Amino acid sequence: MSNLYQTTFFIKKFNKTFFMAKTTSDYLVNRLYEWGIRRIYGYPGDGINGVFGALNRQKDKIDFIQTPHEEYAAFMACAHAKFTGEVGVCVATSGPGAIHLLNGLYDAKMDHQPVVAIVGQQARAALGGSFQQEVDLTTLFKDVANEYVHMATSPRQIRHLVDRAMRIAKNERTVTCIILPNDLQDVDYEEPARVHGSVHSSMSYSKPSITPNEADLQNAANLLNEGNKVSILIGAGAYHAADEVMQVADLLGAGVAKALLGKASLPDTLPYVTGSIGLLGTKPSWDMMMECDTLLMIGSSFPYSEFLPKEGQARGVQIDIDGKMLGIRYPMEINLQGDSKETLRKLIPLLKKKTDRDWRNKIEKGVAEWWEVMEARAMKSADPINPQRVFWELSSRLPDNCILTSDSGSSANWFARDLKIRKGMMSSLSGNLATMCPGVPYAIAAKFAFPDRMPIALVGDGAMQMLGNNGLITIKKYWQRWSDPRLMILVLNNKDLNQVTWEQRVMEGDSKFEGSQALIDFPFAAYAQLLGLEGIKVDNPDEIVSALDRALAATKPVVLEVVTDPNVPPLPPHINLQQAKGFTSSLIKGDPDAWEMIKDTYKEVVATYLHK
Ligand SMILES: Cc1ncc(C[n+]2csc(CCOP(=O)(O)OP(=O)(O)O)c2C)c(N)n1
Ligand SMILES: [Mg+2]
Repeated sequence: MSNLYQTTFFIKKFNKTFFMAKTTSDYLVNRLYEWGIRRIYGYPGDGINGVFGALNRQKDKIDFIQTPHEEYAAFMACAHAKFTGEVGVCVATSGPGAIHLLNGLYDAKMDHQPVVAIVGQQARAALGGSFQQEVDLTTLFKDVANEYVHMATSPRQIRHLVDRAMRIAKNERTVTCIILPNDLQDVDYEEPARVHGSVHSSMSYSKPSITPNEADLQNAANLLNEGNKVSILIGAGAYHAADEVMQVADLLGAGVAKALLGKASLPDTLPYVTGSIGLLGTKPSWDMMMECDTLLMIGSSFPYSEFLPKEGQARGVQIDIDGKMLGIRYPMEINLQGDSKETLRKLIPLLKKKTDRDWRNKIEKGVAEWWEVMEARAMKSADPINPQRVFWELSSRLPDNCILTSDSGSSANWFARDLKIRKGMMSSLSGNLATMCPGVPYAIAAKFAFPDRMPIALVGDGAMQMLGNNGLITIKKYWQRWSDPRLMILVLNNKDLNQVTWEQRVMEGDSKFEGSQALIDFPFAAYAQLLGLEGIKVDNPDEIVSALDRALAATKPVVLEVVTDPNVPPLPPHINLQQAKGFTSSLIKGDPDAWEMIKDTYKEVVATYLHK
């Protein structure tokens, strides 16, 4: 008898196939399937083998993807949620496997993504016995999965544990966790008995339509109508409301700045989109925030208040689906809880079109000038390659509908500033946790979710050496399954943990600490070739364009390794006195790269102020 029939059986009734689970694990996997889960990311171990047996028996229903590390599984589940809007699921074994998930799970939690983590545990009878790999997982996950973490001790709990973990992940847009002792995974499934103390849960979930009440909408409209210089700040929560944001910006004569997670929420091709905001932001965003008299914030929890108007300078309206996230970044006069699209739809008829377009014209002029600065900065020579040049050239060559992922190094600066995102593209990065290493796993998960689109990961050499190189092995394992194998990883090989090197200089006023910052020169492109992938290395600025064209036309996943200059400064949109002092004192203290840095910074400043 086949394995399938030893452990599961099907009954036919009224022309429908009902799945009858044998073990609790079979039940769990099927229940996840019934909740709509079609892919699970994870890594095995004896603490979770019962579930893996069930995944094997039901592999026609749920696609299991083996990741190179449990942290990848959590990043990929998070990316799945970010790019599809569905729940992402990851699975890991007890003890070390569960611990490895954590960073990716925090990434999901902090960026408000629904992710369910399923982890193994030692056998029920061993718990409390200081058994091997026994970690108090309920306590360990209590923070990251604070909305819902439970350990099953009876097969009769499995139904409601799955139902609640799924429902709470969706409803709260957060991480939930189910812990399964390994002996329980193989126990026959039992439905909850009809007795006192039994829980009878169900599955259906429909997203409610949430909008503020009419009076609050009218108050918000009045406030916005009274403003003369309106600025809008959007985040990932406005991604599905692009048309409405455009209408509101037009009516109010406003400019629109974007938090990093909202980079794809509005195309950069619009003349009034000021681009990113914050330390990695643009000058037009900075100027708009410093001069506006009204702030409308939509679907964003952008944290750096010093880049928002001063308290008292602007009157504010905030729209967010999550009531908990309202009114925490700026003292808003009106906080509206609601879906961004539906709320804006109700707000639009209440807005009066501003006839005075001076403010808007000023913003558009600032934006146009800024793009010239970006081009001028990109074209400055560097040793050997100016990273901004790579992003600038990539920008106009981005394939339609591509999915951009960025890591947390200096690439995030160039991603934020130099890439002109167009309609139909998606992008993400670790916005709130700002962890290293999501770039490659996000791109792989994007490929699984949208095989016909091209993910492009923008990653530093430090992140590649930390976890990214292992992702190449996973790509090797799976890429031939993808109907369209295009996937590009752009590696900035600067032999430095560059973002932090600049932070040491500018924020701390210290010189670069070679011991903590220097990286070895790893052959990323050659390594990709060794794995049978495409690998292209470029260290000559004259070859950037041809290398990009080759990489974008590659017929298999490609690593494009660009040897970039670590001394090109990721200048903030403005340098304040404190940062400038820190910067100079680092030079006085004898930074190993002082002379190169002075040259490159000088070129950047010249490009900023004398670009014409
Ligand atoms: C897990 C983790 N460790 C450390 C950091 C601090 N950090 C942020 S960016 C960065 C440097 C990244 O270096 P690399 O990937 O080479 O990118 P580069 O800045 O050089 O382009 C570090 C160490 C972090 N954000 N996350
Ligand atoms: Mg680096």
